[in-house]
Amino acid sequence: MRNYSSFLDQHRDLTRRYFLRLGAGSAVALACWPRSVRGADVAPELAEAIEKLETILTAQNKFQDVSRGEPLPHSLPAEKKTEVGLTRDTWQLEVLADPEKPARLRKPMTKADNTALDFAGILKLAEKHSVRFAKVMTCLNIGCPLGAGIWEGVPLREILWLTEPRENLRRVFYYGYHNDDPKQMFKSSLPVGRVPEDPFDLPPVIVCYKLNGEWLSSERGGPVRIVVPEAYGFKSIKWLSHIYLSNIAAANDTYGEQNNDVDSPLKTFAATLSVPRKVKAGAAIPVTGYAQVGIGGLSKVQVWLESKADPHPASDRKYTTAPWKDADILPPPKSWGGDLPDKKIPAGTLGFDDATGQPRTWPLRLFKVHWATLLPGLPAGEFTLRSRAIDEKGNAQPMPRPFKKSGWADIERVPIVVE
Ligand SMILES: Nc1nc2c(c(=O)[nH]1)N[C@H]1C(S)=C(S)[C@@H](COP(=O)(O)O)O[C@H]1N2
Ligand SMILES: [Mo]
Repeated sequence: MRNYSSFLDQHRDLTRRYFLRLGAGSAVALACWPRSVRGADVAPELAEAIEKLETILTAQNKFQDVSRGEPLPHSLPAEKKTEVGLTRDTWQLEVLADPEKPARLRKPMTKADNTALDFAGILKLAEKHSVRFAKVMTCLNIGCPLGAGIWEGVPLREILWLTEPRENLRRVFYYGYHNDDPKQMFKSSLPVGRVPEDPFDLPPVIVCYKLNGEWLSSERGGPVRIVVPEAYGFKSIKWLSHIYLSNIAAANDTYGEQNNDVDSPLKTFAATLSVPRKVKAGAAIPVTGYAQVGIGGLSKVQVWLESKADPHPASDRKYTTAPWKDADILPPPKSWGGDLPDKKIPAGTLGFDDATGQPRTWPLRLFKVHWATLLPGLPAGEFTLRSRAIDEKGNAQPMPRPFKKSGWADIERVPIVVE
């Protein structure tokens, strides 16, 4: 998997020559190539669509923003940011016992007794404990990811241990700067056990100060935000200012008050990026897309064209018996985008090999991939294109968790007219 150069890079040649020649690739490397490019030609129209794909990583300023606040904390003028601790020089984090259901701590970290954590303190912890990992940031209530990045910080547990917790600690909750207005507070929480230990080989929950190798921007929640690897965006609180160690027995997230399932890890799903809406009869149809790789991993992406003249039985609501066809999951790109310094995945990023800068496995869980396929030409008529992901256990989207308010998993539909 490591010794082939990326498809996305080589297809530049291919658009010129209409052919992709596999050079000295070993048999092992070959097995990882998408089927349609394994020793065969890639149709120019598909090569062109692949060429135009977005990059996998998103530059910090290209993320979609989901921020609450009136005014938005990241829009405050510089002097105000300095005053309220929204700069690296003035940021402070308090870690306290919940006054209502206190955990017992030997050493709470407070501004009052000058023990709050500041940015220098976090960088001190980072010398020994910093971690980086790839993660797609997705809002539980929005159908497409806000962006994908390499998030860097120190594990929250390192800060937890500084407080020397003793007993009655069952939940950790936290919030960020909210214009000192209780009505604007956006709070999230975790069962305490998630903090010291990382189940199922997940990356740790981090107190994050860098994204894609640069300081976390104010809009992305800088100077410091929480990032919970396996969770939807609402757990990753921006402009972090307070962490409470509590003896409450259940979640108290602000998002929970809005009918959301606050315990739902990232789902796997596929969606299209480019589909021609009008095509000529008989002409092949190039389609590209992405898949979010949720907690269940990703084994396949499939597509299906339904003819309006011959609709699928309405009783099969999840289209389980439709004639789905496999699309090709593209290998890791050589160029990741995201405005990375030196265009390189930062050294030590979990799941990546420092020597090659390539991921050790692909697809990478909690991240995203691109896919492509060339659909055969169709007779004139109206069609609906659908794509779906199959996870590593063989569950086809929208299964295994089709419920609303726990993250997007609906099967997308795209109309196509063939003339
Ligand atoms: N303090 C604070 N943190 C927050 C939010 C917020 O409104 N205030 N929005 C949350 C939600 S719902 C999402 S989806 C993510 C979005 O992260 P992004 O704006 O960096 O894309 O931030 C989360 N963190
Ligand atoms: Mo969100």
